[in-house]
Amino acid sequence: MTCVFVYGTLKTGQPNYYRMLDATNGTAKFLARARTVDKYPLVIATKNNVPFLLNVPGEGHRVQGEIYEVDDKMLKFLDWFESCPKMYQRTPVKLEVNEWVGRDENTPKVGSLVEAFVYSTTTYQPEWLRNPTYESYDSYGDHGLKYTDDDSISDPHQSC
Ligand code: PCA
Repeated sequence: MTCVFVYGTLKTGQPNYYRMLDATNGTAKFLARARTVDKYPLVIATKNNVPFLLNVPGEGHRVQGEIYEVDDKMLKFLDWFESCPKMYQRTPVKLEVNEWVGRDENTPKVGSLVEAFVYSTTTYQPEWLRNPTYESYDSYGDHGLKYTDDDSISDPHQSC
């Protein structure tokens, strides 16, 4: 079992959340809501309005997301789905627990620090750093940059 922190389209209520629930992909157990200890730029980029956490600690906001415990099958699925390592890298990130579901002797206290994997990227277009940064991603937010997975949208100047 591996812990993964999701901050984008895989979060509850977001466009790819259903993939976390699909048992044919493996299992994902919701553990907690959390936010990154360090600030990171969470930007929306490309023609498909994809959220990216840029691995540039210290810039942007402390990013909100959800921690899931996933089995090896789901981890493989997520690596494939996120085009890891081509589009995203899966790297460990330090998190502060906001709310932990379930109560047993292993339950971390609110405010405690845990580590999980996150799909971030170190390879990005430099202009993405000038995009607005978000604390909490919402595809349906006021920004109007709704995520699409339409592959027919292509732009030769985009890397993804
Ligand atoms: N999916 C992953 C990375 C960005 C995205 O849309 C996530 O939700 O964390």
